[in-house]
Amino acid sequence: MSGIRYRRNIDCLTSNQLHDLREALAAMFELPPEDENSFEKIAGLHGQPWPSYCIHGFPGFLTWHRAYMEVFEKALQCCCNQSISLPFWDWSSGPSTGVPSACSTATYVNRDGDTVPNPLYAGPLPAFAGGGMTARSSAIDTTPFDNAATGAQNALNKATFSIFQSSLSGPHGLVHVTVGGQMGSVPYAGFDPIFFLNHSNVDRIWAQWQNTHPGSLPADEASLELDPFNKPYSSDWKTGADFATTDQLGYRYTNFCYVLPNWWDIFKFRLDPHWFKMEIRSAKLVLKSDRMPVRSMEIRVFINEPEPSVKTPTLGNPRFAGSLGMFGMTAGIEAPMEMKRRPNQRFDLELDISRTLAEQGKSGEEVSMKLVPVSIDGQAVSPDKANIEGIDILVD
Ligand SMILES: [Cu+2]
Repeated sequence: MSGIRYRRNIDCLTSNQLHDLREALAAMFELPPEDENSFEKIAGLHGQPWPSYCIHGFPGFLTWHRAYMEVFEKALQCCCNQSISLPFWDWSSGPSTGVPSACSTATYVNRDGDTVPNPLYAGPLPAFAGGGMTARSSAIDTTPFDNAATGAQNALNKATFSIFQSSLSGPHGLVHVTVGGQMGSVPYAGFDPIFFLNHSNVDRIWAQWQNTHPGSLPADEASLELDPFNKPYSSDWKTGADFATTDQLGYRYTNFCYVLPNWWDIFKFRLDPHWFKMEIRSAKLVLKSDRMPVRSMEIRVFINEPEPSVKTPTLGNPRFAGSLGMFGMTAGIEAPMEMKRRPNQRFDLELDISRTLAEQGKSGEEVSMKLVPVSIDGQAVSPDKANIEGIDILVD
């Protein structure tokens, strides 16, 4: 997992992640149009001004837009914040109404407590596009996206890449048309920032399809030149083959939403938030830490165990998912001073929870997980001793 970045559902971002995204987007708005990371420059590649590069036919619809999303995500990172990844708007997993809440208000309260324009609500339009800001259909907050969701789920069942691609194109277009305003037409769609969340979702659906249909791209897709995306240090265009998988580009999609008040609290999530069953092939719990704990400890993971504690049986307990040993600097014997002064290093730990999750988590039902930190002599330990910055559940 190292080096892989995760694109998340915009509804699942923490408030910090959402602030990061909005700040980066607002900064892209401010860049001069000739800057290659400016919003105006990138939004303008899709349609107007001429030349218009997007490919909505076949071959090329999915690969061209995957390339385009990468350029936009890199701009968010370069302009402002390396840790940003482009989120997606999940209109495709089940019934939903309106655009995501993060995109639906004209203003928001920033980190300083000031009410400022919400850059996810509207993007600036250059003079050639009429100036002012983008707008959406006035009924957008009450309009359901169920037909687009049904179309996307049908596309996922198609056996070949070309049929999958052409089947996904329609529901994707329905989202454009339903959002309305600039989003509703090719020349100006790229100027509404929600364009990028929509196409991130299209890309995610493709990645989902690829998980169940491994294999290479058809030859006409792989060899297609994707103008205007250059190969590095070259005047050659990248081709479809450069965008065949998300792994080769260094990202994946994480399909789960969960809310974590504190990493050690019980938290709950659903395996199947909507109508459709998600096929889970592997699930990993990741504890993220930027340094080793001072004292070694064990972290036990329970799923659907009502009140787990250090006394809860582990061996033979089907609700025990496993434990992570946090190898610390001291365990009874005091560490030498120079060891304690060692520079911090990433110290992420992973636990495969696939089996327990599959056994305990029934589709559509809420699953609870609890982490119990235990000292090497079997006593309860305060969770703050573990130096955990955050936790994640990665599902493929
Ligand atoms: Cu589109």
